Amino acid sequence: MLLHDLAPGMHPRRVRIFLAEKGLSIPRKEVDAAGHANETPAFLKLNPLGKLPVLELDDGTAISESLAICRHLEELYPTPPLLGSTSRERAQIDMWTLRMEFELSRPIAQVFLHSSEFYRGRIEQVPQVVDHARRHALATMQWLDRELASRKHIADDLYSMADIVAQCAFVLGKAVALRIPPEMAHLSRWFAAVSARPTARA
Ligand SMILES: N[C@@H](CCC(=O)N[C@@H](CS)C(=O)NCC(=O)O)C(=O)O
Repeated sequence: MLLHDLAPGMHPRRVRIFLAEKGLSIPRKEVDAAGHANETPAFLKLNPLGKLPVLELDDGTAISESLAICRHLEELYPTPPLLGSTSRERAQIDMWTLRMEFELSRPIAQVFLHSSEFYRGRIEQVPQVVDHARRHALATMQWLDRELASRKHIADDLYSMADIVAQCAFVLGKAVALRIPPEMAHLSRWFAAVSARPTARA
C-alpha cells in the first residue's frame, strides 16, 4: 500500500491519524500540490478529481475519499475499532461522522477554499461564501458544545472517526481564524483532550 499524502491538508490528516490510532505505518508519498503535481495526467489517473489523499493498493487499485480509505483500513485492521463494533455503534458513528463532515468540516473548508491564497486561481472564490460558511461553522460549534456536556467524545464516550473528522476540521479552523470560543467549555475540553492524544500530530 502507498498513501499519496499532502501534509498540510485536512483530509489527508484524517487518514494519518486513523493509521496512527491503529498503530500502523505505511509508505507515504508527499504530493506537491502547491506545485500542481496533483494535476498531472499520472495523478489524475489515480484520482480524476485531483484531490488527496489517495491510497494505492498493491494491485493498483486507487482509493480516494478519506472516509472510504479509513473504511478499507478498518476492515483490514479492525483493532482498535474506530468505526464501531456493533451495528448500533457503527450507525451511531456513521451518523456523527456525516454530521461532522457536512456541518463542521465542510463549512470550515469552504472558508479556506474561498479565502486562501492556495486556492486563488484554482477555484472561483466567492467572498460571500466565506461569511455564510463562517456562521454555519459557529452555529455547529454552539450545538456541539451542548452535545458534549453529556459525553466524552463526539459520537459516544469512545474516541472514533467522528472525532477525527471534527479535530482535523478544527486544525484547519485555526488557519482561518475559526477557533473554538473559550466560553464553549465542553467543546474546548473535548478539543484539548483529542489534541493531547499521541496521534494528534500524525
Ligand atoms: N472529499 C475528499 C476531499 C479531498 C480534498 O479536498 N483534498 C484537498 C486537501 S485537504 C486537496 O487535495 N486539495 C488540492 C487541490 O484541490 O488542488 C476526501 O475526503 O478525501
